Amino acid sequence: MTHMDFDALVALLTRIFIANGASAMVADILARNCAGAERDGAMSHGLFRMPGYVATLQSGWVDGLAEPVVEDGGASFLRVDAANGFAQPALAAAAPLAMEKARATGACVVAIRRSHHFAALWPDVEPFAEAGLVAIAMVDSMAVVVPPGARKPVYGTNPLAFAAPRGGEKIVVFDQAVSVLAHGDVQIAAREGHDLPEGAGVDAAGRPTRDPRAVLDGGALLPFGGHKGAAIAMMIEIMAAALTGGLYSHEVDWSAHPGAQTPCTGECVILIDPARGGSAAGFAARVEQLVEALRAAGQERMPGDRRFAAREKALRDGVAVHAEMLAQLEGMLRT
Ligand code: NDP
Ligand code: PYC
Repeated sequence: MTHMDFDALVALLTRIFIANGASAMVADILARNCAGAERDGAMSHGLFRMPGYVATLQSGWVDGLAEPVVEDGGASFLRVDAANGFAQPALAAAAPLAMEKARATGACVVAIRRSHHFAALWPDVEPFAEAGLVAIAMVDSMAVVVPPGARKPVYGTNPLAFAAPRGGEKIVVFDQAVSVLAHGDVQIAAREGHDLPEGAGVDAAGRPTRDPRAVLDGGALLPFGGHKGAAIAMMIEIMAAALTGGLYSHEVDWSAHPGAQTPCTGECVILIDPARGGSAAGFAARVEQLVEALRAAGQERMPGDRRFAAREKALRDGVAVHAEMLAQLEGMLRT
């Protein structure tokens, strides 16, 4: 195990993205995102994803050189055509104007279409909360989640992320898939030989299974919370695809691009200026009061706590990278 300085890891990943067909702008954004996930211990979307990014870029399914086009959709609305590129550069292109509109009007919807998202979603909301806004992000992915009573998967693992300021430099943030587990965690369980938790998925015949290989070989994941999680999955399909002009998870078809792994769908981000609300005490102070009440009631771990602790440690001691992974990454510079 090597401990790499975070900036050195970002620099290595940037070189890999560029070597495999991404522009310098796209490479920088994806490298920070992927290295940031590894730094935060969000392993299902950290370095584990690099072979998938490289295979997808090489397959021609995604355009690593895409230049997103931001379109004004009204006082509180931006549309972004990601032009078959990654979603994060599209969001970065819209972010300054989206924040300006949110502050001027109270809110702004950013509707991104023709975008590939292969990452954790918290990097898409955290910077907005750090800037004093409430942010909600939704992405649909690829059909691997079977709705209640259905015979085949329709929904993606559709993550939903939320972040809000809570005073000082602190924020609250959660980021979760609608499936019991992210698909990435099923792949990691299959590789490491672990069983899935009870209720995570079904096999190709629709029978409940804890075997990750059975889920990956024609089976499917289940939404968390039964019909309640399925309703959230439906909302995310509608907001990230129908609203944006992107594809539904079940419409993604990469069969003509062997090696492709990044779903090309859409993303919806909603920004709210909390200063427009009715809290006399101030929004951030009220959020902090809720966190204090939760802690007083016995909830020791807030969403985000584990990641922020991992981040602090990695920024101090370096990001732990297996020698085998480092060799694999260096090999990606030569492809
Ligand atoms: P987890 O179930 O690991 O975590 C979900 C949230 O719950 C996190 O905010 C986490 O905080 C928090 N949390 C976890 N355990 C506890 C606990 N015991 N007490 C309090 N809070 C807790 O995430 P998922 O497996 O659902 O998703 C993993 C990642 O996969 C996400 O980043 C998601 O965006 C990504 N993903 C991306 C997709 C895409 O299409 N791009 C599709 C699906 C998933 P903490 O982070 O601090 O642990
Ligand atoms: O882990 O479910 C997942 C996922 C899908 C797309 C990117 N990550």
